[in-house]
Amino acid sequence: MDNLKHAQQETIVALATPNGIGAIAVIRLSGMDAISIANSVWKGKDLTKQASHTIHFGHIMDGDLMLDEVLVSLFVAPKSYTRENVVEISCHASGYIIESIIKLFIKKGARSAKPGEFTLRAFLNGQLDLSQAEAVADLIASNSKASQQVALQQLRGGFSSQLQTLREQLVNFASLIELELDFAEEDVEFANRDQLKQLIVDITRIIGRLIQSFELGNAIKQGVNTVIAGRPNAGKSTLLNALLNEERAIVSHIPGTTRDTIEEVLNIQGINFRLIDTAGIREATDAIEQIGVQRTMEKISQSALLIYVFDAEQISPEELKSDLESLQSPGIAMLLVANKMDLLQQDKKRESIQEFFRTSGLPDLQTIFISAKEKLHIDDLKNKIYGTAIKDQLSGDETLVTNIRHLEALQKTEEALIRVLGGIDGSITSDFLSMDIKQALHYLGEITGAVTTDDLLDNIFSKFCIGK
Ligand SMILES: Nc1nc2c(ncn2[C@@H]2O[C@H](COP(=O)(O)OP(=O)(O)OP(=O)(O)O)[C@@H](O)[C@H]2O)c(=O)[nH]1
Ligand SMILES: [Mg+2]
Repeated sequence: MDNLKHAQQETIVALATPNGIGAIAVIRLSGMDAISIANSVWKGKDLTKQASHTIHFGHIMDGDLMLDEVLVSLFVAPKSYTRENVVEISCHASGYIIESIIKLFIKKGARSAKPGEFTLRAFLNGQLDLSQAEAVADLIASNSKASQQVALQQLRGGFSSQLQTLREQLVNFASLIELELDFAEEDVEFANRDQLKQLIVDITRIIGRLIQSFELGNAIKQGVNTVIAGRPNAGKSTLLNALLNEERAIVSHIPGTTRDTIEEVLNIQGINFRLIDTAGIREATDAIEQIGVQRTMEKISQSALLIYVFDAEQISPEELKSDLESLQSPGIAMLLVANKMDLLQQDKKRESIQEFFRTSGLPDLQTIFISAKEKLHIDDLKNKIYGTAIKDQLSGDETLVTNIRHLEALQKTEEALIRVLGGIDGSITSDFLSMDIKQALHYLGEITGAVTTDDLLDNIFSKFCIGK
């Protein structure tokens, strides 16, 4: 931490907008000397005498040479993102101008910011906790309404305040136990064991719910891997095209048309689904198809949702049964799609398929009848896809864990709490209980950054972009 404190004395500079030509680029300076450094190359009002949150027009001068006509925004400590003095220079976005201005600031005493260093300072100066700082990166990376909403909720502190409450309860608990330790000789119990137990049970339940929310949180953040699989000619590629409403994949009446996997993103109600059209599964007729089929199986094993498509007109109950038996696997939700319903002249076949599912002994799998070619029931299928992946878990303001680091810390917290519970039941002495509670507190603290190491911070912030 000393290293970080020392590094914080310096004023840092970086381009805050993307590289490349554009109307405007924003160069950001942060640190004690940010305003005086900017002022030393400035022709305009004396920046050191201006109020916070004001904008000034003027020129950046390299000696007598004018570099650009710019606007400068001033944020005087502590009312800024980093809680330090911050100056943002809006200049013309030419690579040459940007580089010249940054070089000039470095000549005047600033240094180049490392990735995420502005946000690191915001964290070290108490503007954000660690999970909020991580949400900044998530927000920048968000690419759907749902992922943006989850990141924003985390940035605004929803998750942090929930963890804070849990921590406070545990701290109270720990101090009662400590008190007992102080009076060990007298054999008193300040903390009512039943109440303690109830408290730990409640906290463990909340932590358990947070752990469970990761599956959905991760799906929202990364998108849901959704594989479309089935026998050759079932209409998988036609279905992909119908879902995307675009002729993306080649469709033909020849079985074995799709050989490689085709991936496209479909957004349903704010959630991104990564649709993967695959080679039809059968005994391959040549080496290339064989690779395609292998790839299909690989993609299925990595998916969260499997859309199994079959030709409702052609398939036999035996084929259906053997397909389902070989494709079902734990952890992968499955949707059954009976395609080519336009070819089912009478309801007989449809009834026989439904009858098959009633009597097959397979777990109750719902089938949706569609025609990919005629685009019948495609919207119903989209609702089903959304419903299967999201279930009824997305209630709005419930906290979702989206970060694997948080998940791991929560899992370790849960383990420690389970040891505490076991300890209370087994009448373990207060000092052991106290140790496990401290561990739980430690892991919870890692999420918000109440407990940190330089390595941890390095690891988190090095993944940020420069200028953030
Ligand atoms: N009548 C009818 N034909 C369909 C329907 N969906 C697909 N087809 C036809 O079925 C044939 C195969 O369609 P594809 O989408 O290429 O099938 P696939 O499952 O991708 O086949 P492979 O890539 O070979 O595994 C094409 O001739 C499609 O026009 C449908 O809903 N109704
Ligand atoms: Mg295909």
